[in-house]
Amino acid sequence: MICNIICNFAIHFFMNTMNIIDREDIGRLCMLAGKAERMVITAHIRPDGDAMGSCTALMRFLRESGKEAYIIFPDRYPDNLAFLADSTERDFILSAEDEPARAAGLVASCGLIFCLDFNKFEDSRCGALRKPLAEAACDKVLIDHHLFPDRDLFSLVFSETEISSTAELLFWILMALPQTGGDPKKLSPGVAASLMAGMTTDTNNFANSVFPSTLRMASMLLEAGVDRDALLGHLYNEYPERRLRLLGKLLYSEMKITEDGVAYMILDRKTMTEYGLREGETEGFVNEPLSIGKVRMSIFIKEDNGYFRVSIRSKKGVSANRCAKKYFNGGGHELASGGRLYAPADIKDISEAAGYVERVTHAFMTEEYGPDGK
Ligand SMILES: [Mn+2]
Repeated sequence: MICNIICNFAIHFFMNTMNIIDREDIGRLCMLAGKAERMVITAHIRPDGDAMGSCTALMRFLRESGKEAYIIFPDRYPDNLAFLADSTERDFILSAEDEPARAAGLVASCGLIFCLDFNKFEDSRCGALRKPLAEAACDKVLIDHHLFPDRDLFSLVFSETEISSTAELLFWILMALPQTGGDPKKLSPGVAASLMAGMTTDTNNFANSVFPSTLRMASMLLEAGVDRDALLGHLYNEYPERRLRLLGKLLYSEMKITEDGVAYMILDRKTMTEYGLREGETEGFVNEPLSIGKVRMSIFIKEDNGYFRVSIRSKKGVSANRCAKKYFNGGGHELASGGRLYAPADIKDISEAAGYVERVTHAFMTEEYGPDGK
């Protein structure tokens, strides 16, 4: 009997953990988490499904282990992700922009900070949390899948770029912990659902950044009982009508495609107000033009307070990351990146955005892929 239990444990553990997770790092993580009572989990500004999914998964896991864990986002999470926290949990999730004093107090008084889905303390990633984070004296643990982490900022770094999402990396970390022993059924339904949500949104529902480990994770979470139909319903089928109407309008009358195969759409403030657009509701718009054969890269520009938010997606062979870095003050993943345009440094106002995009993407495609675009 005991032998059986040990065997089962060993099978779970060795089949269901990943060699990307270093044993010593897990030991250090357990040590750091063991000596801290109050912990803060944070992620990047404008939290997306991966940020919200991985943060709520970790908060649930820590609270179930008896820890006092809070999530502090630099700003508010979008309404369409609110289903990832119940009414009690929402009391433990705050926005530094809305509650600066409470956020700074928690950051200063906690014993450990988890930084998820971002890897540098910059205004463009941390917003109102940049200063409190940079000044916090406690240990900080990074769990992230973006390129070029600033390792010096953290006591412990889990950084992996050949992975779908932060939620997936967190999943494999949790599987390597003694509490689970590699058995996904040891995760509570809430933790499992949050992890699945993060991975699903960052892969655009298994359309990109899918690795063998990603499908293994999905399979293990399904076996553990995650209700994927309910999750997909929440993530993709609860939008208001105006979102699809706006997407239709953008695709029909605003999208331009350049001779280099770059599609771009620009969304101004006036149109956003007209359609009553809320944060998070344009999520995924940038992917749509990639369904056109000749399109190799898609750029979506949205007017924001004093700057323009830029999302870039590309097909294999074209680097969204290098384009974002070179011309849009940003970066990210090879095929999925983001950045910003500033006025007046880059463009005078939104009327110049189209001209700017055409000019720099033509330069980019020519420099990187030659005059014939190959
Ligand atoms: Mn992510």
